[in-house]
Amino acid sequence: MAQETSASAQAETKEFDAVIVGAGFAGMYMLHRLRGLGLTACVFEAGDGVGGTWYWNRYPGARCDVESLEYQYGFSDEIQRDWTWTERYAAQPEILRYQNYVADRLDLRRDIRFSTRVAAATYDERAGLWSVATNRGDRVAARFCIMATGCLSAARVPDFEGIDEFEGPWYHTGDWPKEGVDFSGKRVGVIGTGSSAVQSIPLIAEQAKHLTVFQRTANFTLPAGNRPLPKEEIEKSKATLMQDRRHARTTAGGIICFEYNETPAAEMTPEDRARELNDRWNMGGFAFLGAFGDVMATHEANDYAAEFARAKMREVIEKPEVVDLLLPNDHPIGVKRLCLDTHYLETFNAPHVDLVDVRKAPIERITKKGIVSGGKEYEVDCIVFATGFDAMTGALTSIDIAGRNGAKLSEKWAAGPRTYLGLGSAGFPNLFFITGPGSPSVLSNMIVSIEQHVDWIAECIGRLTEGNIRSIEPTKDAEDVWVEHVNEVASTTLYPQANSWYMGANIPGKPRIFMPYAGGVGVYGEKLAEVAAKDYEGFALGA
Ligand code: NA7
Repeated sequence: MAQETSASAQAETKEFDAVIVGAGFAGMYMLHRLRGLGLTACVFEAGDGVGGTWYWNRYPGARCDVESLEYQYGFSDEIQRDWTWTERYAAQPEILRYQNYVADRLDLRRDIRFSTRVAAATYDERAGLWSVATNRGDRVAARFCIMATGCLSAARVPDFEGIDEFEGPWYHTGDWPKEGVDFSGKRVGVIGTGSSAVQSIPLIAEQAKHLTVFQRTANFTLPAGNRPLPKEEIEKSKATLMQDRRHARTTAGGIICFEYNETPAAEMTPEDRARELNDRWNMGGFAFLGAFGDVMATHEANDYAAEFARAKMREVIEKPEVVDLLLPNDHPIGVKRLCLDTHYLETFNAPHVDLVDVRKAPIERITKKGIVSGGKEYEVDCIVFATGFDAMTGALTSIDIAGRNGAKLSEKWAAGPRTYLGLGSAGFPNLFFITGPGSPSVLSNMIVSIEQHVDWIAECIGRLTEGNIRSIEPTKDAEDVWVEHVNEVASTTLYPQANSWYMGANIPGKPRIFMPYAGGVGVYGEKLAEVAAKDYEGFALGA
């Protein structure tokens, strides 16, 4: 299947109706919708193929934590009917194949310029155009600039002293070599124990001679319950996918494979609570967090779920010296992204796998031969940084974006992202973010949220174009009210109580703001529809 660059026209053509940054799920669908409006669009993509997140995250065991039957586009019955998933949770290679299949079906590549990173986007107020410059010297102008840059795309390696001295190879899970890595016979150090580590550690341990895992925070993890998908389940899903996807948009998380129990924990008997938790644990996946109506809202309810999870986790850990270390005890369950695993905890039972607590003794430096923590040097042949991303804002602020009067987005957002609906920011006309901060995004099934945004943006651009309206831009007032609302909703949940990437807490110096909108996809969709129905209430339209 062709993944190589096939864009040719864009380099010569300098002006488009729209520029799209990124060719992951969001950029691909946005391009398709703009074409449908008869508009021209140029997509810039840093990778040499489509895929976005799924292009870069090729680490061993990389797998989506949303079920594959729900983690696919819902805009085309034909596309979904002709594609068949093989597992309950699709692995990265299968998702990337799916994205390439969609790119083929829709002939998307001819408008995508691959291996090209957008460096700057500057609004020319007089012309009413965005001028976009890339690292390869392209310069294009477009009325609309759409950031499909992804929420988890700016991979981050912490600034450990001595990293340049390390004599072996090192890798970041979010920027994994295309050709793969063979750890056979190697002493490997993995830093981090978030989802990427939880997925990759069991497979790295299978190959490595010795594995040392450096853990700062123990995470809640539960068995994913991955399995091959039976034919009947696939056929059933194909028959109802379109209506299921419409339904998904009315739910909190954009997922319909399980329902949330709305009863608060305190109103249930101990037996009912235990049964609910047990059933959901056995289902695998995020269903567990739907055990009571208030798991994410009150400590009492959350503690029931957290205690249950710790007890289950404890059952499979055999080495007494690591049990307490592996059991999370410093944050409520679910406020950091729950990890879904396949034999993660069991991996630490193996004699060649060690766990180092770098909460107690933070990593001091990297040396020629390894990693120093607590005054001890752990010798390794290679290092895997499973250290996460500058989430939600990193990919946007790394582009030099200048709006009206040359104002920089990165400066405007220095104290935290400010958007209206997560879709745009005051002072930046005709600039759209797909699943930007202030929208449900990472708290939801990303594809549902992507489609919700792309559909809204496409309709908006269509109406502006038809009505000869030159520009759209959030008003400062509407933005202020929305930012406050996002904070208010977050404060009714337990989310702000953990040092999570949702809060920007994994990046030294990043403001601690809960970035996604916790009100749910359904509620948020109603707000989007209302704003559009009221002629884009909260936006200023330029004649
Ligand atoms: P995460 O979830 O951000 O995990 C990163 C891990 O790296 C986490 O355990 C961090 O500990 C750890 N980390 C980060 N910096 C350091 C330093 N300086 N020292 C030690 N440990 C460190 O990223 P993932 O890639 O695993 O997952 C991202 C999302 O992708 C995931 O939530 C799913 O939605 C899919 P910390 O917890 O900050 O103490």
